[in-house]
Amino acid sequence: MQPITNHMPTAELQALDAAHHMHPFTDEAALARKGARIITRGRGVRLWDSEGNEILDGMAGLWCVNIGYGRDELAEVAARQMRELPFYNTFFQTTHVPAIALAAKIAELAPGNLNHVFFAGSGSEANDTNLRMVRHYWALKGKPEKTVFIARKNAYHGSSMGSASLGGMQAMHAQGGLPLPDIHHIDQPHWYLEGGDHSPEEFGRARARQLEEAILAIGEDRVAAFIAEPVQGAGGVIIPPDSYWPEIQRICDKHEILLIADEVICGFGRTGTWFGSQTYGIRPHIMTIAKGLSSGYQPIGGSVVCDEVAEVLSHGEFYHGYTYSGHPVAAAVALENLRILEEEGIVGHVRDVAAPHLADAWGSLADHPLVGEAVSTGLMASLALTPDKARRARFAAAPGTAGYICRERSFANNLIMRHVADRMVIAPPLVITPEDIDLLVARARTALDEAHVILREEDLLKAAA
Ligand code: PXG
Repeated sequence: MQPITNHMPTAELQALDAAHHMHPFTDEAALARKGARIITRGRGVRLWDSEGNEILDGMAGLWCVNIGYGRDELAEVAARQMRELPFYNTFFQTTHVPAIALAAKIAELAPGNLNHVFFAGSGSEANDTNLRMVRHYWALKGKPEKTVFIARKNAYHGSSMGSASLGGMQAMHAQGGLPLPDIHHIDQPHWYLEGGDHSPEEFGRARARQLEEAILAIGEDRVAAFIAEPVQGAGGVIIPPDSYWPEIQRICDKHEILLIADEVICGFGRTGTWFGSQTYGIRPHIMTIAKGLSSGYQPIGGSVVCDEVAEVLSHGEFYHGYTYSGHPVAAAVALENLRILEEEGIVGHVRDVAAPHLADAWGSLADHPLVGEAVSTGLMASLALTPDKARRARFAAAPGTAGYICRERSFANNLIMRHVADRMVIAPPLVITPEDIDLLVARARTALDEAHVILREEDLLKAAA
């Protein structure tokens, strides 16, 4: 077989991809008819495809390339580590310098007494760790009946059996026999779609109180933990009302349950602080981390655990671990990524420069006839598409029809913007400049204009009853 390289014609690469590569979350037959877009190179906030298009990456890869593409320092650290020690495990009373150094650095950056790290290869693995670790923790405390996890509808916590069960995506639960037992889902704090006539503050409090209602209904002696993303990312960048997290925190403090903040998207600067928990005043017992930990340059994740939980777990063996827990190359690359985030003041850049600029520029899209709301927190933002702004109406067409059209127009204008049903979302690399934010928003507006024309022509601007 010929070597397969960037220099092959796009159509040939697409044919091979369709023949042999099974994609995540993809209708393969539909993709094969169209041909996958082939990304060949990245630099800063830009990507290039096999047709030579220069694309603004409004999604930081998949919510992860926080420092931007093309940082040689990470490549050099990886090469150096591969030459010195490409792999060794951290089982059997053994360790190595990259794992030690990264765990210590995460403990330094993490708030409160979150001082211990259990490494995984991804966010899904880390949430599976949390599920087993928390149940084991309660068993060690003499309360083995505390097994129930409370999570939220429309949450995303990963794709493995455990993490997808914690997630609240109905379509995922419908495939493969999920959720696992003893996982309970409450409603999300999604004021725009579900708030009706309530003020956002009233609604946020009411949604938080569902946690207390669930704890009381299930029994405090049965509930192990509540898990949530500070801001739901994959669910559509759903920013909770200000009243939500203080009430959740009060409920967790009052009842004897652990609070797990899934920081896979919000962590490492995305919301303008190191962790979303700091932005939203959350005091978790455990944080899930991945993505921005290495800016996606290497697959690595983990659970950051507080002193009290770690102390209980330290007595006796926890029969759990992944071959690649604390992988030396991934750990060394993550450490270099954290050095860059810290020394270049990238989190401060988000807080003081990029996030305020995005809030203004993105917020200006609210005047577009298709846009029901345009919101952002730090460098994650979303738009609700609507056929009727005044009523916050949904489309009569199947959910996602309008969102898909808008995403296609965005791609055609060389902006990667995602859709989650009929919500458009962005989360660009944290190093984005105000000028590139303006370019991003200008392209998003063009995509909205073009989508609006198509929706009108295809008679899709009707509101659901
Ligand atoms: N928690 C959260 C909050 C996530 O966003 C995971 C856990 C799982 O991480 P891994 O590394 O196992 O993928 C995620 C991942 C999307 C999309 O369509 C989002 C994610 C992954 C894939 C697609 O927005 N988030």
